Amino acid sequence: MEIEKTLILVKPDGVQRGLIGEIISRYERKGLTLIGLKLVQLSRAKAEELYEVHLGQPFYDKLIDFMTTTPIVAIGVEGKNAIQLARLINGATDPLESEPGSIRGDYSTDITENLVHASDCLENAKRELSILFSPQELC
Ligand code: 3AN
Repeated sequence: MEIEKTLILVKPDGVQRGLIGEIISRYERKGLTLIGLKLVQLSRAKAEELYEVHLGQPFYDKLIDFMTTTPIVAIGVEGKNAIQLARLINGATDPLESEPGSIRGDYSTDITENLVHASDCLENAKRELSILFSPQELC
């Protein structure tokens, strides 16, 4: 399997709740390598670009509002199967399906305020990394 790069976000609720360190440590402990890290206030334009596939969904406006309220942490990681592994570490979107032991399973009860984001495929990982990081910002 190829070494993959993916984008992870600690969403505003994760930052506000003081869970940045706890969340980052989960990917580090698994063996994924950090290649980019920054605290950013997401603009509405970037949030809309990031979530363009959800345009028209009933939860879209709420999601964009939520993601732009307070800062997020953008994390680039690299490793074997990094895309799928990051999503396993995050847990399922629905709080009733996220397993204990995953980030969402351990810390979240809400489907929108669910602490973390991770790209879902190679194409989206490339696209999303380029929305949050310039090439010079990735090691
Ligand atoms: P994931 O982040 O688990 O990959 P996506 O990409 O399907 O989930 O959805 C992106 C974000 O949109 C989710 N993290 C969540 O915040 C929000 N979202 C997804 N589905 C719903 C829903 N049915 N109701 C409310 N918010 C949702």
